[in-house]
Amino acid sequence: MFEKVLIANRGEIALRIHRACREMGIKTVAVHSTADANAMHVRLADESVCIGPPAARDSYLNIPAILSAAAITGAEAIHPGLGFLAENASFAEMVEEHGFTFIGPTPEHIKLMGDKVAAKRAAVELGIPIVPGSEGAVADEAAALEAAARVGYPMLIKAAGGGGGRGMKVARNDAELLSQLPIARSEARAFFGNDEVYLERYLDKPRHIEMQILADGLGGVVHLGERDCSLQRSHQKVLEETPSPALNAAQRARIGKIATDAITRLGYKSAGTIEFLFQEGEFFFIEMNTRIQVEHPISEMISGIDLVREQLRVASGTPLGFTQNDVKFSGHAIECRINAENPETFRPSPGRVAEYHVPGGLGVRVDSALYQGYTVPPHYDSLVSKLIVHGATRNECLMRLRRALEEYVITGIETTIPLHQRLVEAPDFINGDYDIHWLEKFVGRT
Ligand code: MV4
Repeated sequence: MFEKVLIANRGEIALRIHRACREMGIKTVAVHSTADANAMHVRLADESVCIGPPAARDSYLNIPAILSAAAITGAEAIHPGLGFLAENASFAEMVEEHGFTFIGPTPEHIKLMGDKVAAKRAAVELGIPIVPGSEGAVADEAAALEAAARVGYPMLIKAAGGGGGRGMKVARNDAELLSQLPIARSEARAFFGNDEVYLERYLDKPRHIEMQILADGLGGVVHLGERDCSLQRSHQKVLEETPSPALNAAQRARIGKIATDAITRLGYKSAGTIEFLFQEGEFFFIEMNTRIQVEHPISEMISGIDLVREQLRVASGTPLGFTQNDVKFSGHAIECRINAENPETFRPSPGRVAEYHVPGGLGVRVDSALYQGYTVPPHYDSLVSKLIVHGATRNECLMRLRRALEEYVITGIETTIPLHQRLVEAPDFINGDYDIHWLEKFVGRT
């Protein structure tokens, strides 16, 4: 096992990685921008290196500075966390070229899944059901019209270099398809530096269901169940739960087998997530994420498996010490993402945390780098805490979540705790009756 790991990230995920390392007797190196000199991940790490000014491109995305920090501190491996450089294939490659271990999948797998057209083609080969659409990128108007005639409207235009929903366009007939196509193409070029676009049948009321997988690259593959991430606004997830209230046992078993078979054939290593849209009992692959995700803790809570610990173990060449049969799922877990934002306008609310009191008790977990007196900087993502609760049943989980939200005190900045307090009282949410559009309507009708 590694003796020292550099954590190339900040905030709660940097702290999460630090915690896994400490429990394994691994020394940690924090890197930070000048804006994060007093951050919790820096305070707790064994060593820290300032890698640049506040802007992420000059610090958390500054590859030479990060590699230099690893070299001068004698770190053997680099954990990229999520966001920033986590899905940058050339970073993963450079880490390895400099003699460090990249704690994540191979650069080839990162690259494959980063190209959404290539990922879809791979999905077909791996036996994963996809959304019907164009065969790869559409070369011209004729190819787009052909795909639409074959699949049927409404159609969705997506960017090959995209993901996360930016630049998508719905077309309901040939005229709209022809008018939206050049717009989608130029937006794709502007956002992602790649003007390739592809078409899919537009699913109008799906749920977003994703499978957590874990693989050692030596033939060991398990899944840790699904997560329902349908509660989102502006492509930002707000609350995630597992198991999904929408799946029955047969559907759950079906998608579990599809996911583990595919990952086995792919020869993938590390943690990863296969994202699906789920509508009318059918799963449709949309993307694969080759990183640990923000919402990973709910899968840990129902499986008892520490995903970051396993990432570290498999990166060091150790096989998974268990098989799918050993993974015992228990109860229900929900994560509330708490952002430093106004809970109605969602305007960011950085600033000094005046009072801070965290909930506790059985089944309550808080992943946060906040502390009393800490100043949330304005330069980064507004996620400041994740409240994760576990219960034997969904109802027990919900009751526990309500009482934990009631205990949580954060003053001095605005947070989205009041939004979560409203959400956990909404009948549709209580009934598990929601799709990817539900939350936008809910926040709209205050
Ligand atoms: C879709 C879709 C409907 N039909 N694809 C948005 C993010 C990107 N990863 C995929 N996205 C979608 N793809 C087809 N064929 C609707 C969305 C979508 C969405 C997906 C998951 C979670 C939230 C979403 C919000 C709006 C649109």
